[in-house]
Amino acid sequence: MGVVNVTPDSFSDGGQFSDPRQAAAHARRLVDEGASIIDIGGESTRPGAAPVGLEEERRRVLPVLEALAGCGAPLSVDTRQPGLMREAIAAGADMVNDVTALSAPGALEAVARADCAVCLMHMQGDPRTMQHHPAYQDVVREVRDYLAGRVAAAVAAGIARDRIVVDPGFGFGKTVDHNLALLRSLGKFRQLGIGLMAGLSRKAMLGKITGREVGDRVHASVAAALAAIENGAQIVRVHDVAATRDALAVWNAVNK
Ligand code: HH2
Repeated sequence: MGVVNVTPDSFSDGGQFSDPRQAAAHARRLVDEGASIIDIGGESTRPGAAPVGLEEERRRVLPVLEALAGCGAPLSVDTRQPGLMREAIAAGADMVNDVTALSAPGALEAVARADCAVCLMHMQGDPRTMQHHPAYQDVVREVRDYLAGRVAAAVAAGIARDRIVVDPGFGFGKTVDHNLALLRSLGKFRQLGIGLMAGLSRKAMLGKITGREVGDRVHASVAAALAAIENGAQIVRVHDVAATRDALAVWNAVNK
């Protein structure tokens, strides 16, 4: 999954693609580089980020989604707002990627009445404060139990299991140690019997491990993506598609 942030303030690529034409061109480049899904986001959820209003998020995301119709890859919309979910689905989105796991009122219904895929992600707290004091007794068990509960809620709302993927939400209310524990134990999430996605690309934990600034974390991100695949992820959400594709080609050749 290649990331396209139509935002002025994303931690990883903020401001580079805030014009819809630039964002669509970037998405096409990622498809050429081998992305199998494009994830379009109009709200930064980096630590400390303030929420974006529905109107502003619509204004950012919908023109890009419309410009990318028929681009050759399924389109995902990264949003926690049910209003945008509904409009994006009507405009042809193939997937809703929600960092709040469809917990907003009306979100389950918005996805249930369509036939698109959905990613349910775990986050402790909310972006504004989530990195202040992340705390767990047993991070793997708690995140897995939360996701199992959200899968059950989605199924009860009428979303078939084969439409759902889950994501432990690396960096969303987690310390480096929490993230590493989750990465090592991704196999336990496969017990849910649901597709598994992981997003580690360019994240702060990679900066803490390598000492690199965000623009210089390509190698670290590729290593993290491979670790996620090795441990059971089926979808990796990345900014650096070409580099990740090459690494996966080698990994697949070795492991086939
Ligand atoms: N990470 C980010 C945003 N959305 N969705 C899923 N499912 N998993 C993730 O790990 C994930 C996500 C944060 O990365 P990015 O979009 O690059 O930054 P920002 O939130 O600042 O736009």
